[in-house]
Amino acid sequence: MINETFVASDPKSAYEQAVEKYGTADLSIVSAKQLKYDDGVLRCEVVIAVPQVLFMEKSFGDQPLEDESNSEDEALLSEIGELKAQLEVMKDGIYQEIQAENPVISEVKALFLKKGISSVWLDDMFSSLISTGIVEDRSLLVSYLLEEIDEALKVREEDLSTPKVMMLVGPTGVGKTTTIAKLAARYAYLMDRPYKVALLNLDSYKVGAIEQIEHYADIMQIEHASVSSVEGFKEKLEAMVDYDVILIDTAGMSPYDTQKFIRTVEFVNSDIERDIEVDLVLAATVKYEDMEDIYKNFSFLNLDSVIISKFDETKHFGTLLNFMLLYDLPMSYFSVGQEVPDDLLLASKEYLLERFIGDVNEG
Ligand SMILES: Nc1nc2c(ncn2[C@@H]2O[C@H](COP(=O)(O)OP(=O)(O)O)[C@@H](O)[C@H]2O)c(=O)[nH]1
Ligand SMILES: [Mg+2]
Repeated sequence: MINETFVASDPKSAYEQAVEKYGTADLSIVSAKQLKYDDGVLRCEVVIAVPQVLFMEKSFGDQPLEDESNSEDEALLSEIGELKAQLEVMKDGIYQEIQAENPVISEVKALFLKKGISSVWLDDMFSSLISTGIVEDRSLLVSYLLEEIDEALKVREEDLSTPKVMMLVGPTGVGKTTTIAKLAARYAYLMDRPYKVALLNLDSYKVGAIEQIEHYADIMQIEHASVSSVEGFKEKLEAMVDYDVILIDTAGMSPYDTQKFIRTVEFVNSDIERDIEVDLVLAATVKYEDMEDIYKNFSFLNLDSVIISKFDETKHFGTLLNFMLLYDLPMSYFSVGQEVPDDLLLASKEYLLERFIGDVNEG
């Protein structure tokens, strides 16, 4: 097999390029991730594996494999790449010298690093402040960074003015089903007017998943259904046209389970009338090491917002903030405990920052 990478501005288009070239039959997805390129633009890379014979046929047809001008271009490109890497090293060196000589920067950097903010983001901030007075004063620098964090965070306002289909995705056990139940109760009973809510379950992998959602739906007297095929999914959504909000619960996926991802993408991409909004449920307790994989893999689903769960289980929000800073997604809701429907809040920067500042001031 040969691995081939398709690049586009969004995951769907990259996947479609692969389908256009090879069709779906011989296509197997190796990975899908979003990356910030050197020019600052976010792009999506989908890597697929295809049989070598097919790759040669689709890529080169009858042409000879490599002509001379091609390999010259490649040599030039790789030289440019090396030069760029050398420049980066030099830039880092200069910056590190300045930083090492400035005790305020070292101290503040150590503090924010300890709280979970990444050195990539911090170095970026410091290098733009190097020639200013801000880096000479500890409290000034801390306030500056907090303000930058505040500015970078985004909140997505709740909007039920048009019918909505919301699909919650995320790793197993983060609180998707519980949050669905809270949202269902909120929309059906706790807003300015009652909205007509239905629950749809794709979580057929997890033992007890259907019973769990049925239990909530019965208590709240809300319509619910389970589907396992894309066809069934389309039929159900069509039958539910007159609902204001359809909440879709999904299988908890390990970020490494590519097959389940592709299946979920098929659901999201199926040709139905309504747009499907995809919201990533992320636990506030998320580990730094897992965060990047979660994003790279779930962003394949074109995320609309992040719902942060298990707010009540930690006092340290740096890792989470770092996630929001790096990936530029808006937050929509916070889940702050296990109680349905009470422990759900509209996302708020103040709420998150207050907790982070409390943590920073403590240490
Ligand atoms: N402490 C706390 N527990 C939560 C929260 N949200 C969900 N849980 C608990 O986390 C566990 C897994 O939740 P579930 O909704 O089944 O997760 P799913 O696998 O993503 O659907 C359950 O025991 C929930 O009660 C929260 O905000 N705080
Ligand atoms: Mg669940």
